Amino acid sequence: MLLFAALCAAPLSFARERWTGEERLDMAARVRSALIESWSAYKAHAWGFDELRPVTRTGRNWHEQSLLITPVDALDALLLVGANAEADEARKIVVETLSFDRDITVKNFEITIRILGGLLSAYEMTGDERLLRLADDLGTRLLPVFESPTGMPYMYVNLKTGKTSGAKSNPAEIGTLFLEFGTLSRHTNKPVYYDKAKRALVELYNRRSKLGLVGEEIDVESGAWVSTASHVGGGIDSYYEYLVKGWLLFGDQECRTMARESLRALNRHLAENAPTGLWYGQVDMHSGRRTAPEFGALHAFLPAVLVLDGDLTRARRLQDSCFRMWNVAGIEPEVLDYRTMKIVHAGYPLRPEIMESAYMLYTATKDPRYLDMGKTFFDALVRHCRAGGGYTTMKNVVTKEQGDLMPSYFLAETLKYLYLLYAPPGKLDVNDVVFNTEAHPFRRRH
Ligand code: DMJ
Repeated sequence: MLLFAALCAAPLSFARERWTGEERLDMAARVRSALIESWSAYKAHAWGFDELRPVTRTGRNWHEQSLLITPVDALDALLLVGANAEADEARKIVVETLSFDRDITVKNFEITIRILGGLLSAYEMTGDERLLRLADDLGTRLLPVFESPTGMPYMYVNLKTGKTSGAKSNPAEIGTLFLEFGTLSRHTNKPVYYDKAKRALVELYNRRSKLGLVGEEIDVESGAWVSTASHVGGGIDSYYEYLVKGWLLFGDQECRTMARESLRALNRHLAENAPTGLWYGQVDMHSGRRTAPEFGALHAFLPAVLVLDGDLTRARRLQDSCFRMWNVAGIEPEVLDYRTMKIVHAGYPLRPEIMESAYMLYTATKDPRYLDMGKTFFDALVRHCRAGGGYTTMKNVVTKEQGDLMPSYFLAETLKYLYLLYAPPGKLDVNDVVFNTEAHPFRRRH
């Protein structure tokens, strides 16, 4: 498989000895401390809530009742870095108090990638059946989302009543369920999860344009596109990721074909060789007409996916562009005009995608430039985002004004990928797992 061709091809010519084993261990230890500090800040100021607001040192819930999003999302990261006492605390509050028997309406996508994904990867790491039982219960409560005329999921579901809402959805929310639901099928021997999520992915793919592209918004009842803007940013991004990863995790050949076709379309119609580097901009899905030269923090997942597809050349060039984007203000903006290199949206909500791509590129090439990049990212986080013992979002990367939220993905993804970039061998073999879009590793079956 191309993945292995890519991952095994660690060209010696790249291997400069600029990073000693000790320096890497030192970075891994720094990132590990940041994770433990962030967990401690959550514990001190937001225990039992979904997320921490580090500046005001308070907790915040997504719904009327907490779903313990931070403990569930952080659990496998704590296990991975060997923070055993902290992992025990997270596991204890989850298995002893988390209940999905709640009259609350949740966003299927977010709950799937963070909670279902977190429970399943922690179950795989610990063998704790209570985590699997929670995942199975949650999966059952989420299943009504697929009861639309097309089989593509509604956006929202009430966990108690099963009432669905939100017929206008997008490719990311429709197509980023397959790894979690498929893994749940594997562990429960209930094929319904795999089948429903796979059908949703295929139904979406079948509605691609003649150019092979998808748009930004689609009606899951009629199957008609509501917005034909096509790009690889928010609302679409992880749909492409799961086409590739569905093939890698389950050996699903249909996913492989869909991934190949889709990436070819991206390379043909979205990729732009600008004087500032290689970027993937925005076009109309039907005509291919360019509509906006914009790229941002979310788009930066793409180099990692290109690595998995074996396209190291584009992956490297795109990651260089992402690094240029990071360096415009010393920390990456949410959206950049890549032709003028002017910032369009200046926020930075502690996003992980650029770190994920640096990690995947390092595993594939062993090029120390990605270790250098990771250090630049981490040093900037420490310098600009520390607050209340944890880390906070930034409202503006130019003025460096801080926000007041530590999203759960900061522990689940941002720090996990940074840690793995420097971690000693043996911590986790990238060939043995496929990460869901929230960085929860699922074991592959060889
Ligand atoms: C995470 O929840 C996931 O990575 C998702 O796919 C995109 N948004 C955030 C991180 O930026």
